[in-house]
Amino acid sequence: MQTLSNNELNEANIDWPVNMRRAIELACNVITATPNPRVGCVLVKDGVVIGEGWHAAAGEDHAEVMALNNAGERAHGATALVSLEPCSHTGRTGPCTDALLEAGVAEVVIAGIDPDPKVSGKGVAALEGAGIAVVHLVDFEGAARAINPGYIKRQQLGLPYVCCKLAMSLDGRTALANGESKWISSAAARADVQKQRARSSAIVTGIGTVLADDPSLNLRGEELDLDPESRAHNKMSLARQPLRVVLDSHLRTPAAARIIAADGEVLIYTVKAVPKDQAFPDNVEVVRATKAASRVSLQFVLESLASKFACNEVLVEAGSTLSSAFIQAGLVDELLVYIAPRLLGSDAKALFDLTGLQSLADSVDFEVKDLDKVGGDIRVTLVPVCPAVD
Ligand code: AOF
Ligand code: ZN
Repeated sequence: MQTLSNNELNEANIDWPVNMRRAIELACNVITATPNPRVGCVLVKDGVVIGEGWHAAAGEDHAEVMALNNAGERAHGATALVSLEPCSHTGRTGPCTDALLEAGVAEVVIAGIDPDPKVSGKGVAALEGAGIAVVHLVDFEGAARAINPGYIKRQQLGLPYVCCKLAMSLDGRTALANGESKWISSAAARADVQKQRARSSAIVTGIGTVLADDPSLNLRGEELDLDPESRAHNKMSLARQPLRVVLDSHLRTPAAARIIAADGEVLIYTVKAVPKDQAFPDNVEVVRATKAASRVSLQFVLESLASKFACNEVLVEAGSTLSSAFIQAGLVDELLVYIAPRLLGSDAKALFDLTGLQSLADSVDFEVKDLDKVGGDIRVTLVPVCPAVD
């Protein structure tokens, strides 16, 4: 396989970057294809785009197959630009390498190698073995990785990508002392959270939140602020429910809790022995986790979500105790904080539950990645900064 930078391209392939950018855009427009990666594909012949495709959901056509179906006969002799190495295995659908070969595609340009060991390098080998040139357009590697942070982390580390969502007032409070907390943030911010849920394979919360707020934590596709094209593009992912996960060391989740009553599957991690005749409905699975300081081990939960439940991206929507525990354990990849421009006062509950910090050197530090206004609120996206090692 040849690896080329954009500045090494010649006259004949000068339009590859534009078309690869489009393939990546098509992949980005996929809210989720969990447990599969987001993938986009563009077919070009004589400088003209003759087919576009994306992978809408697991079990549906892969991006290459959708693009080939769009192009029909014209695919013969075309260049396929794909945001990910084409697959060479039969999973829920057949190998894309076979589909590309059968259609008579002349060359394949990719932005990245598939980290799935079933495919990794084998897709390229299958195409090259059949005499098709494969080029890795290396300048797009970073963009291609950024589309699928969870899929890549799960394949490489056996852990999902963890985003922790929090909502607070301008003075860093989440609820009044009496617990009243509903609708701190605006309707626009809540619709934005729905978008985060839609991207996620699972939503994780704690028993404290279930008992205090009785949230559904479900996806309500109709509440997302999407243009009609994006809505059509994502029809399948908007109709699904992310797995809802409760960390419940002592198995106190009420069988009648809203999180259970809402459509979709629920997973409860506990450190108690799983009762033989559980009192929960069929959409609930209880998993016995290993203990960490007499509670459910967060590391265990994340490993289990990745390996047993194929979760790519996980959204933690929990109270201050569990959110703080995830952060202190170094298990959070991204913090998403919605700030409502109002003051709740110092009697109200604080966003985090971190005590015992003795000096500034003990602070838990983040880097701001993004800052947006969402409705009347502010949304800050942060990533943890690893402490410097002396
Ligand atoms: C591609 N194009 O659009 C996607 C790929 O079970 P399946 O058939 O859906 O296969 C899932 C695997 O296929 C997934 O783990 C990843 O390796 C690859 N995804 N490959 O050529 C696509 N979505
Ligand atoms: Zn495929």
